[in-house]
Amino acid sequence: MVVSSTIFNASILIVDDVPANVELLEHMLQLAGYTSVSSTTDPLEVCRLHRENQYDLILLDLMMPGMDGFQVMECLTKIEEDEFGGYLSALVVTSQPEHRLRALQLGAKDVISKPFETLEILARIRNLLEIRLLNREAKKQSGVLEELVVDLQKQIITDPLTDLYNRRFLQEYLPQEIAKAKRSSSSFAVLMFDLDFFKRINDVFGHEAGDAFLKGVARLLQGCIRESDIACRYGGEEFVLVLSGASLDGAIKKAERIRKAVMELDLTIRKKPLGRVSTSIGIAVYPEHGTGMEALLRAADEALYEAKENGRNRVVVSESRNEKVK
Ligand code: GH3
Ligand code: MG
Ligand code: MG
Repeated sequence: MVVSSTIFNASILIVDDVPANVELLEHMLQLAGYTSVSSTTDPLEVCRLHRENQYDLILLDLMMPGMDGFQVMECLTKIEEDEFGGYLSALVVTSQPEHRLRALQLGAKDVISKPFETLEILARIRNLLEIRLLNREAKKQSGVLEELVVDLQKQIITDPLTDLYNRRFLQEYLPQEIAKAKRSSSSFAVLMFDLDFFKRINDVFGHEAGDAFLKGVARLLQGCIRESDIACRYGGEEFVLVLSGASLDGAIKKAERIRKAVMELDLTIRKKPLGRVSTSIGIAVYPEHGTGMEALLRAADEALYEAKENGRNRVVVSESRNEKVK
């Protein structure tokens, strides 16, 4: 429902080349309580005015010198479609009944003949404004809904603590990355990280400090990948990087760089240093270590387990159990 005050505050433009007609309509609308009424006797000005003011209703005469009402309406319809979302509210006021149909076909929402009855034109104006304002409200609501949907879609794939992608996103992303690599006969790498003895950070400094550390690692990971790569929080203190187009050699080098960088992370909470944390990393490369999502994740996880078993703070490549990099 549109409240009366909104209707009476709606913006209305009167277009008629005869000043007396303009004055008559203006006076009538003001008496009825409309507060935002403007007018022009120059049809060539209408489109510019509408672009500037986006009127809620245009009362349009048809027979005017220089540019007739039909041409004005065509131009207004185009502005509405291109710039404002497509709803033009125009009421044609004409003394030629034979033009009524054409005006409606060209997009006028209503037509009234001159001379008109005051009560009738006021009722028609009110009805048109009600529809126009409902349309505007519906557009606004759908805009709000759209923003909400976009926000929800982002939340669904984002880890709230670190702002990295979450595991759900990884599971959507990996099949696409596999298909892409297959099409272009290229490789890519999955790096699985697990922080070493991370429980100690929580035990010694508290959970808040643990969270701060996880955020620090997330920033580090996000900062050292390319735009075509992704970083995810896979679980508590586990992270996964997918390095698009990476070869095994490239992946090992990057993993080593990150392993060292994590060791050097010097985070503090309330000015207290959190101490150093190392990380173990398992690498699986498509297609050498798996051609499906499950197989690749399993391969990276097994390599990570191997890294833990062999003393932590190291990089291990799937199936290349002797090829320890550190
Ligand atoms: P390991 O080297 O074997 O991986 O040792 P670990 O202590 O890292 O492994 P474990 O799996 O025993 O413990 C993981 C710890 O990570 C336990 C949990 O308190 C911590 N953790 C997981 N998620 C979060 C989180 O969201 N915030 C904080 N602060 N800690 C977390
Ligand atoms: Mg751990
Ligand atoms: Mg873990």
